[in-house]
Amino acid sequence: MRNSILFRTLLALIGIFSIIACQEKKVIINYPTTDLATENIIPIPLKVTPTNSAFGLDKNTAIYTTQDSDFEKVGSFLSNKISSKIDLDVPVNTTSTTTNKIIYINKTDSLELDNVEAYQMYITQDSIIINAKTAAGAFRGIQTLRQIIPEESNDTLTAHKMWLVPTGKILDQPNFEYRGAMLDVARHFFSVGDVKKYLDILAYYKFNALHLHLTDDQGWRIEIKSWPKLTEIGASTEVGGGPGGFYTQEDYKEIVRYAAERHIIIVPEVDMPGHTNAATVAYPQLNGNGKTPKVYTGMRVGFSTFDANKDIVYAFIDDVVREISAISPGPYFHLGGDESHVTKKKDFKKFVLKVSKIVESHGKIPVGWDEIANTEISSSSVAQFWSSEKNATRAIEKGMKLILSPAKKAYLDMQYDTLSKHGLHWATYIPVDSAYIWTPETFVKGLPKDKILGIEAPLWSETISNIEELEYLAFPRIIGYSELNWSIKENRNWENYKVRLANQAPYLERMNVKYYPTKLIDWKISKHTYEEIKKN
Ligand code: TNX
Repeated sequence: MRNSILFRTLLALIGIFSIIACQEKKVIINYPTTDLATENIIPIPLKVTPTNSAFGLDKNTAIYTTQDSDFEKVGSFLSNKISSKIDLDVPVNTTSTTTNKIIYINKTDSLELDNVEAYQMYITQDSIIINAKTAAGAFRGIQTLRQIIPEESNDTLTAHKMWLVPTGKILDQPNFEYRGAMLDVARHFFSVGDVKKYLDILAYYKFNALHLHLTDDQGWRIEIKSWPKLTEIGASTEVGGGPGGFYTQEDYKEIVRYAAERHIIIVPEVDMPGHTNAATVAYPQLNGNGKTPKVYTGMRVGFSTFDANKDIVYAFIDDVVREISAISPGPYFHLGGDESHVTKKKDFKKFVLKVSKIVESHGKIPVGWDEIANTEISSSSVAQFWSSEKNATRAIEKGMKLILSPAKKAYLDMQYDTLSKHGLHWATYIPVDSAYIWTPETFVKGLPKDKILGIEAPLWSETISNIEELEYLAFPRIIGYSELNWSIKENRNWENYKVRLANQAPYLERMNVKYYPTKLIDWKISKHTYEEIKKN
């Protein structure tokens, strides 16, 4: 089967190869021995078979893609990333005659891996072929390729520079379909530029969902045209009293577009009925007594609630969900539902059920924190397990799917240790090894694997107010979650991961990511960074 795919791909390529064959006599190069299986790829692929030679990426290399605009975009994305990593210009679908080596990004329906995001990569001395069913699969494949293109060229094999990519075969596909990160832009606001930077790195590690926690007691961060005071009034505060901020719908659309270019969906969250102080400061008629509450810039939770028994509340929510859903192409809408400590139980039940119906009426699948399992919400909704095993068990009994975000393992705002500069520790401390060493597949008793959508790592922002602080908490732990999400458990191993993680330092430094340099990892900083450190 695999051979027949390869054969057909090769047939499709004959045209390109025959042009190439006419151009230059083949020069025999003695490539050094390589080992594709020991490359520092994260997340580790399903299957890697090395063939111990090299593809010499150089000025005569070109990228070709199947004629499909989404595949062409993947080709251009790869070309841009190669250019920014090693300053080499690799044209896409060029008709130039100097090409003698190709990277071919090929759409195929007959892939043996039956997953929409699966890809195969065949690397030989002359070509790199990436086969995928979808542009998303091809996009995941080129992330792997980016990781195995070395930073340094080999300048001894030919008169020009060559970057040696180890040859062999990679078969790969995700372990979980939903591979998420969450950013709380409500406690502190993060700019569109900050979110884009985060998305860039998430894409490199094959994440496919970014959940934005858009509203909370301390601020409302998304423009709603039919209720303008939400941002006129509700966006002007944040934890600690800073200036806050919000996304216009145009800003939000730009985030959605940028994420989609990276095959990542945005999951918008409007947290309710609790966590709604900012909304009720803007529109006091939404709360129980109709009085305007004081703005809130502290860090407490569980003191605010919408009134579940007022029609205007549901009219308001219908407008909010409609406006946000119209600019959110992803399938999910997160309705919050956590820590509604001052909402009566029966009101909470009524509220979540009604709001879930509103979400469904706008064509979205409702997602909520694990508390929603205590309501009559439909089993096609998704529960996000963060704290209560009991709630998770209830969700399983109802037949709901789960997103796993256990605070003890997956909360990026938990401190690494007692010396951590930022973060909280109400759940526990999460050093880098502990974040990686657990098995999501068996973490919740009685949860069948096919009911796990995947892991999402939330980053709550009470204690962080800028991108550097965000990076300190997120990196490197989030890289470990990428592997728990993408790679099968048989392939995951801390000792092996630790070495691959150490080798992410040059990438993180190139991206100017201020990661937490934990002593648990023997970081391999790049030559360039080393020179910089020596200078200062
Ligand atoms: C709990 S997790 C919360 C958030 C806080 C977070 C801080 C969850 C659903 N609720 O409101 O920001 O802890 O770690």
